[in-house]
Amino acid sequence: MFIIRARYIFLCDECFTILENKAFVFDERILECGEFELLRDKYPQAKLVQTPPNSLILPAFINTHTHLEFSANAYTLHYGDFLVWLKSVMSARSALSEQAKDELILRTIRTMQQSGTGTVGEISSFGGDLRACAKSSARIVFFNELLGVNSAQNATKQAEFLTRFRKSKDLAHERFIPAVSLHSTYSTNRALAEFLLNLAQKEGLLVSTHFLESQHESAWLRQGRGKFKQWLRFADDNPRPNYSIKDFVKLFKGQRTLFTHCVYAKDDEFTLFDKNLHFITHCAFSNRLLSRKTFDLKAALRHKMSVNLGTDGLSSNISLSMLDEMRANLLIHSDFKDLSELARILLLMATRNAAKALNLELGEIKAGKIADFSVFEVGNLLANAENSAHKNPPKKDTNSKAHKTQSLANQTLSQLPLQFILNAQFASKLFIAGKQINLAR
Ligand code: MCF
Ligand code: FE
Repeated sequence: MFIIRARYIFLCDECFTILENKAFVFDERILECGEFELLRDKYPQAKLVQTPPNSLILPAFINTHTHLEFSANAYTLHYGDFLVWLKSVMSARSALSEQAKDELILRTIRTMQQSGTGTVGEISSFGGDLRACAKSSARIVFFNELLGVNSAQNATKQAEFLTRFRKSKDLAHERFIPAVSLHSTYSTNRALAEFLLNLAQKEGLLVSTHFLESQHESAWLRQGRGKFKQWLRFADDNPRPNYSIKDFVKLFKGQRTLFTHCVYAKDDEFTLFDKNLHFITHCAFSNRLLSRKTFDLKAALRHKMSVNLGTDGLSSNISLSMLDEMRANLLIHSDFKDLSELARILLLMATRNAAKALNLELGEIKAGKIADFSVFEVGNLLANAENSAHKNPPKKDTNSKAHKTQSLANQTLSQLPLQFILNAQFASKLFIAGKQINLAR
């Protein structure tokens, strides 16, 4: 059992409470939060974890969408248009996955941990990432991917998929959770999709899918036209979309699913999702490289969708750090006029919302939650806030001196989430289920 204290704690609860000079006790789970002295007296057996002077503790980040098998990519793939990218993937994917040996994947996961990530949602295309993911110290939801448009090949595809899926089940443990991914609308046929979703339902598996990512996919699903028609001629002389947008979402009825991208979802299409079971994974950097459009975060939130953050793979990003991804989000979502508010929203997307999507009891600093958290060292704030529990700053206005001092303190603290996203690079400590991870570079 351990006790840890920090100058600041981001609880990542719904109203983004920031605690000052508080502590918590934990083993595998967080046992209690509060005053350091009181907790030390109540839990005399708890060992003190040393923290840097200006420390900030927050839940470990959850990167809900990566493709670690593509980790060797840097100069290989082509960007600017989805189909141009896809063509380059088709010609380079075997070579890239060949280069992504266990060592590279483990090193890449270590880099993610160094930037404060505790959990990864890994989309596994070939199973080349299986061993490394299962033995890594990270918490990994391992989405075994299935794709195939030509129904004549369904039996082969299913058999090959089941072999990979069973191997992942054989290696399952508390931190390694097998799941499934239906690649997309344009790369699967309905029978294959039904096969996968039946399996997911029967075995209670999490599901992930790429959805409405490019203008080509949007035109294809809506009008049966555009560049996908040409692309899909490799499988069929006269290809037609396998689903309407509505029918595709319907396939996931009753199924906990992460819909990745949704860049081309129209405002009223957010109503198709089940708000309790369907979640959107937003990959801002990847969208800039492949999708030609920014995801409408405001519209999704207006429709009460729960949105989480993913980096996508190094196949469409230059970094798997959630901090870099949040910085990209700060730049891209210029329609959020209140930057501090956007910063808080992004931090919740990277923690609490992601945990909810993946059905994991973490993502918050709260008694009862699994103790996945990171410690960062932050700089000095302009003024030391005097209040010890800060919720979103009050909007009230009075002229009293006391109120002005208090309001500067509140304002300073309310800048901290934004300052943190702007400046933070490396965690000084990372705990997963209460165990400290070796972050040595
Ligand atoms: O999320 C990005 C873009 N959208 C779709 N797929 C992928 C992404 N990054 C990697 N991929 C993989 C995908 O899992 O590329 C292949 C699949 O295995 C493309 S389809 C042959
Ligand atoms: Fe992806």
